[in-house]
Amino acid sequence: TGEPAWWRGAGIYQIYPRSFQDTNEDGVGDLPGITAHLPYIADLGAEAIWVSPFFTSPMRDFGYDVSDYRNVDPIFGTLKDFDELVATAHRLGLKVLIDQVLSHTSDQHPWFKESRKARTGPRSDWYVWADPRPDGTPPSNWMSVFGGSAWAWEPRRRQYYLHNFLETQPDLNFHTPAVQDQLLEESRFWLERGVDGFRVDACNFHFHDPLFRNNPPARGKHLELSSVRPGNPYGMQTHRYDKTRPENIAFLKRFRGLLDAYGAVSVGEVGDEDALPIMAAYTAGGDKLHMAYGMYLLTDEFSAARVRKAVLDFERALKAGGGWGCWSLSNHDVERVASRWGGGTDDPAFPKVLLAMLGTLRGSFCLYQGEELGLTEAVVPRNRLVDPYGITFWPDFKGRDGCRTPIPWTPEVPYGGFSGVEPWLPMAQEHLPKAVSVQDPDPASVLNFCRTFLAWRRRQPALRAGSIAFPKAPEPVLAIRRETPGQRLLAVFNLGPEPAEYQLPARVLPLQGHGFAAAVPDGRILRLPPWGGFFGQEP
Ligand code: TEU
Ligand code: CA
Repeated sequence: TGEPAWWRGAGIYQIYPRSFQDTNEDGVGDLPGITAHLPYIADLGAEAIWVSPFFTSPMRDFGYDVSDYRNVDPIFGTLKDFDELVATAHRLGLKVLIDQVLSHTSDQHPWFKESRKARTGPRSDWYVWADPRPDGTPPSNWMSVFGGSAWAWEPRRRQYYLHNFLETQPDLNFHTPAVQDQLLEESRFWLERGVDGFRVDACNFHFHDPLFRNNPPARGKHLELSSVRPGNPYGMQTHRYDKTRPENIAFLKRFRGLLDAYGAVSVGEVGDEDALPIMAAYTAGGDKLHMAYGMYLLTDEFSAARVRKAVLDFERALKAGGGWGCWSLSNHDVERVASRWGGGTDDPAFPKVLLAMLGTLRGSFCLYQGEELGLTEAVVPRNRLVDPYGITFWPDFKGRDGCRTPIPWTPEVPYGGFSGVEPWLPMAQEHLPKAVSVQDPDPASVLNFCRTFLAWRRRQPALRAGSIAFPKAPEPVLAIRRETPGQRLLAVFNLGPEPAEYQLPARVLPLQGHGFAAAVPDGRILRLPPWGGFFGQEP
């Protein structure tokens, strides 16, 4: 049909279940709470949802430590609640992607309980076990993303096991064929329940270097990435083991084979200081992951030049293999972009221009819950911090709680319609005036801009799958050209807090309906207000 596949250019709304909506008054968001608001998400104009983990878990990493891949943790509800969520989403025309955390399990998973008991036995090689060095120290100098050595000692085996994250998140050994077979079956369980695909957690950590070679010293580039987590001075986590080696690719091909049997899609999370070649390798050729996202627009650095470079580097890397990217400016792991890049502004024009820019980049994109409201990073009092990663590095790094506080549905003090009891993380009182029910009737709100823009965007073929180029523009102006045979679109964004001028490259026909105030060029001179935007049709 020539129409791009639904996922190419799709807007994916990321839900963090714990903080979306509580329906059983335990202060924690749950699956029925998501189902209740699916019409709100469909109304936003998203094509799909990505639901962060809701599986059985001791919640040491709030669900990214799975102890049963085939069940819903009681705090979120039941499998029946999940089926109801999928059926409702499909009735509303929303696709459902769920997280798959395959790189590691919880230490409470039965597999690990068995594996750690002895060096022999059916699952003794399901995790990464290694002997101590002669002096008793860990097998290598690998570091955990969450700080400290990536190796933990098990006295019963007199061996170390690998954990790239918390000690309670032992790494599965993908070099063991039975592990790959089993994980594919865990994913099939959800495909059978009708999910449309997966967000694959930490997919660049699936394999490790079987020779346990030491890391070279951390490089500058990585320290740039660790600005995503300024508290992590440890440099590279695991060996510069080539994450694109044949065994990595072979597993992703097996995974794709499973997905293709159900017409499902995948978006891989690639957190790595050299993510580009990995993302390109993992999405090239149409027989591995469909999409991948990196951390390029999730760091603290912000400028039109930075955005341009990130996208062009990405395109260059992807071009070779025809892969496809997925952009995001916020998620459950980093400071909310309105604060991270906003320099303290509370002007709704800022989150609006970022939203429009995100939807104009070539690729698909993820919108993190609350981004459509322009929510800023919440300040969580130290005695309410629960993210182990933030507690470890406080005060250098405040942790991830500030981007995970409950969504305000109403301005009602103190819980904003999220719950009737004190939630697991405090409702940020400064978020209440930005509640959904406050923004819903306001035509100038970020929420209504999001609705208008995403609806308009879906009518622009060039924005879904067109090529991308960046005409020259003076900082802080970002010009983006998107082109398909039928449409040549020029977008111009002022990413700064002062008015800006831009010399249009050619006579363009101003387009309306996108949500920005009309900006009529004076001849070739386009004048944009602070954080303003413009779309024109080029001849
Ligand atoms: O995050 C993965 C992650 O933190 C790394 O990709 C890191 O960003 C990179 O190495 C740069 O430092 C995923 C989940 O999003 C996160 O919430 C979990 O805590 C983590 O995996 C473990 O499952
Ligand atoms: Ca609940």
